[in-house]
Amino acid sequence: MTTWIVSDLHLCAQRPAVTQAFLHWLHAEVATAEALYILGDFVEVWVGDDILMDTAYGAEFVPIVQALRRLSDQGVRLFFMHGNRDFLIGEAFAKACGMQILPDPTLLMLGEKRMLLTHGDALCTDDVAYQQFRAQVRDPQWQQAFLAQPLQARRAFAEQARSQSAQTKATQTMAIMDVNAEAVATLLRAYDYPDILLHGHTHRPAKHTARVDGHDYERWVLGDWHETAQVARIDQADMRLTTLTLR
Ligand SMILES: [Mn+2]
Repeated sequence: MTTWIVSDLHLCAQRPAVTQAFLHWLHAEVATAEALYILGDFVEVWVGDDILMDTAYGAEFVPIVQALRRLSDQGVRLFFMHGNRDFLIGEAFAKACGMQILPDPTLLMLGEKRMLLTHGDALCTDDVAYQQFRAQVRDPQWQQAFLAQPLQARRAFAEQARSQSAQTKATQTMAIMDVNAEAVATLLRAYDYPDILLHGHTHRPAKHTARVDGHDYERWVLGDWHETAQVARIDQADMRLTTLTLR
């Protein structure tokens, strides 16, 4: 049985073709799979699970929730890890989808190998401004206060954060927005040198091999979902990056 690991779908109403392709892929491939891991940035923006109840803004998510729920009911195990776009996805949304929320990072066994899964944004430590923003919005007290605001105010905040992030991306060098080697080393040390580190976020799909403190490791990077998507497919203990065609 197959296990799929994906990230960075950035599902949103402005890109209905990607949502359609995702729904089709769930039906065609994931329905017969053992498990699906979504490693963050599943949706482009999420300002609270109550958006599902909002007739204007919640409608686009209804078919997604229904499709995931159907798979979960059929016995496919669904896991979700927060990204920097959807860190406010909560238990209500996860429960509606039949997904289990995983902490970031999470260890997974791949045969005999230990694999550490993470979204990846925490590794981009060269982007100091982003790490400050991250520390703020990942704080439970900040989240509680934010979620207490009216939906309109939360949407306005998210829109502003998004345009700010787009501006930053346009001016920053590519190196600043990639993972920092020392941050990777620190994470691997903390988890006693897993064989594989797998993440998304940077939208630079690749398989790197490297060494830290005398331990060889592989760093697998998933891609984002546009015309195509680079995802990880596991059959038994064999993992490979594979490209899904979305159109
Ligand atoms: Mn991300």
